[in-house]
Amino acid sequence: MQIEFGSRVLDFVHPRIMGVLNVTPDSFYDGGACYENGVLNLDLALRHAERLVAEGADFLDIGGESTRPGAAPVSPEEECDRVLPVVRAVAERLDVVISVDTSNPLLMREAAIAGAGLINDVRSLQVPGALAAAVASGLPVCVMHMIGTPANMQQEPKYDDVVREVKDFLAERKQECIGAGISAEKIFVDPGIGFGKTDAHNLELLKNLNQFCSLGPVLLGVSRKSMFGRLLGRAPSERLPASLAAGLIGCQKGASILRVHDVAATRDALEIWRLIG
Ligand code: 9MG
Repeated sequence: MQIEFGSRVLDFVHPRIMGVLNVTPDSFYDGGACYENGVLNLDLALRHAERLVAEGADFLDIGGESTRPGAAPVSPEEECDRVLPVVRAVAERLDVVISVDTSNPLLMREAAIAGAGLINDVRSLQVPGALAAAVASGLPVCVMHMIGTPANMQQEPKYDDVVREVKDFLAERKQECIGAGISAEKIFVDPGIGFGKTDAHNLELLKNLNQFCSLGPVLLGVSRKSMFGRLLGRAPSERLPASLAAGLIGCQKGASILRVHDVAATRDALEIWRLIG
């Protein structure tokens, strides 16, 4: 399977690595890493991007709004101001597919012009205007499952059958995308680990991740998520081993892209998995 991401083409013979580049002051793990005295520093962002690419990232997922539980929303203009300069700078300098982590139609359109190759929307293109903007961009998309919004998603999430309900949601969103003009092979699906789910829901989804592959290539994000904090009593800085274990199991069950903070460690883990498997 080969997919065009703007000017770049990738195959998915092996799982690909998506490095996280948050240009936010408040993300749960790396929030503020690209800020100096409260102001976004483009050089810091570029240096971080260069490191992730040198370590083996195939994608950089650039986000300007934190999606951690309870995060405050930012205005569409502020989000564009944070993300677009970084997209432009990375597109000019680095050989990597730029993914924009956004639900904002304005940013989707502008980022595509600036050199982005993928739209990663945790709200699954449901914000008014987002689906049309994604279609107009001509880029592949990732639709993710979430109940509610980042502000309220962890308030007692309930499912009768979490795997079936998340699959049904993603199948419906995929059909909506196809109906709007996005070709089926350009649509990634993501069960949205930690987005409106208890730990039991997350584990059930990970155990059954193989079932999602029939819907399309799967993007999986487990990196340093709070479920490991609750299950193991670990702070975000101590969650790398758990993240690698869950990510590898996700790949074993068919994930095509792993969204991670720790590119070098993930690359090594995937390499050994490939040599054995
Ligand atoms: C932006 N973002 C944070 N976590 C994520 C996840 O698990 N999947 C996707 N697609 N995006 C995410």
